[in-house]
Amino acid sequence: MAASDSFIPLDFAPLPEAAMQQAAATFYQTMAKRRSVRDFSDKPIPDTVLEQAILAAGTAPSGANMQPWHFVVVQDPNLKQQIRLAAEKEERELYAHRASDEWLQALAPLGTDANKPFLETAPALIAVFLKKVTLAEDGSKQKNYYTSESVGIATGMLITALHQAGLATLTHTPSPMKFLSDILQRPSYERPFLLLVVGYPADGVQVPNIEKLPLGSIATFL
Ligand code: IYR
Repeated sequence: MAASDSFIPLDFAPLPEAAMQQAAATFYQTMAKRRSVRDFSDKPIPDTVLEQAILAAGTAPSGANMQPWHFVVVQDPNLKQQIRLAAEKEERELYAHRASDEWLQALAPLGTDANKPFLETAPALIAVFLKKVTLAEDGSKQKNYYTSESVGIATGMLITALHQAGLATLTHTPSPMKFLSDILQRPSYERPFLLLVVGYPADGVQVPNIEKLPLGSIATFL
């Protein structure tokens, strides 16, 4: 564990206010261009970019610094196919039986259905697992804290890192996701949290014409 019983000076250089405003505005403009993509090119992406993005995600704050996440990068075509088949099986159930009419109506603008060819086309899938406990070297299990918050933050940072590196992602959450633990042979104390599809967007890809809420709708300043 990366615990520390001592303290060191913070490596921090304050930005002049103009630079701060510029950085905030530029970052927002970059993030506003992120869109979930459902049609991927099969063009390979460099492993080093995936590694750096995961390292960035791993800098996320976490309860008691337990870092309760594990990322499995899947590039093997056979494993991607197994994941696609298992995910489509769950999705067919979802679209045909499990989802309420209200849910299906909410999904309609996205144009999604049970077919998930991108799970095979995209060069990489990153399966994010949440660790309820951490296994110590002596085999004992240490409890982790605020695991959903921590893994949610790390996943957001992963999506951000990949986006600013020029890659497209799709957060895919087939439900239930138990098949990911089986196919990827993860231990039972890890719960599949989310499957991130990563790659270049297919040429000429179209995305739903949807908008993000304005500041006044998502924030209150008191
Ligand atoms: N998991 C399904 C359904 C789905 C659900 C939500 I909420 C979305 O924002 C998008 C899709 C699927 O991937 O099709």
